[in-house]
Amino acid sequence: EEKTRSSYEQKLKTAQHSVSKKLLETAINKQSNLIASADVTTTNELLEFAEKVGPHIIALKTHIDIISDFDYKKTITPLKELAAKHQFLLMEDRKFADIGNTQELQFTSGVFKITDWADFVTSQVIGGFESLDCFKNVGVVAIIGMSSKGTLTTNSYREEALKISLSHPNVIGGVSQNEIPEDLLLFTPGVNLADSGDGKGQQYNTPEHVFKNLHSDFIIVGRGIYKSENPEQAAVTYKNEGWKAYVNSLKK
Ligand code: 5FU
Repeated sequence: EEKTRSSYEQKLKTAQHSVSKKLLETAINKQSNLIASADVTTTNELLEFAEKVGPHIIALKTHIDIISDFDYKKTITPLKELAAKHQFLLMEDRKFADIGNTQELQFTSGVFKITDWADFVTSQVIGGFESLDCFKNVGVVAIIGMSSKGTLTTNSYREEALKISLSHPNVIGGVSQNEIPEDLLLFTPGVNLADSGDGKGQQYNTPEHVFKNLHSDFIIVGRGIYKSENPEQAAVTYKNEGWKAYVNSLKK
């Protein structure tokens, strides 16, 4: 017999962090567990994409350092407006991986000033517990396990990464391809309905797999949506497939 999982409503009752609560509330309100990864390289593409998929997603994931014409006023100000208009959060997939002091500088300074606009960020935990202290005003999604072929996030690495993640008050969840304790929200990238890989090491699973077998909370989809001929329609498809798979995973 298969194990059941907690619903978003059940998780909302015990959620401690304001960002966890916001994510869960948004998922319930929009009936969506979809995070779109906007891996595009110009401000125009980013804003057009956010406008199209905004109504269907709970968060937009950025790699802000790939935007070649980045300008805080032209890129971030309108992006924040779109996030408010369509009710989605901003997730910066920076994957910090340094000592606390350097991460603090990367988080607050430079041209991106991530601290000023991101609702939550990804971080490696390789720098240890205290390296995560600087992310006080956002939620942290810890990289527990990666989706790429040959990743070094072995069983024993993931166990240690989970210890840090479960004990750090800034951490709201983890990125992983394996089930993680229910106290952490599980974000799973490497989701695609059409492909099994990209020829560059990425490995894909279906929404059904990640909700049923990993008890994921949120799926992260990049090329499946932004490379599609009709990104809005693709977002709707992934939203519906994700929601259906989540609902099915609640059944015994
Ligand atoms: F931590 C991870 C991981 O383990 N795998 C990932 O693919 C993050 N990602 C990100 O999700 C990656 O950097 C891309 O931004 C996105 C996946 O994009 P795709 O086009 O759906 O493969």
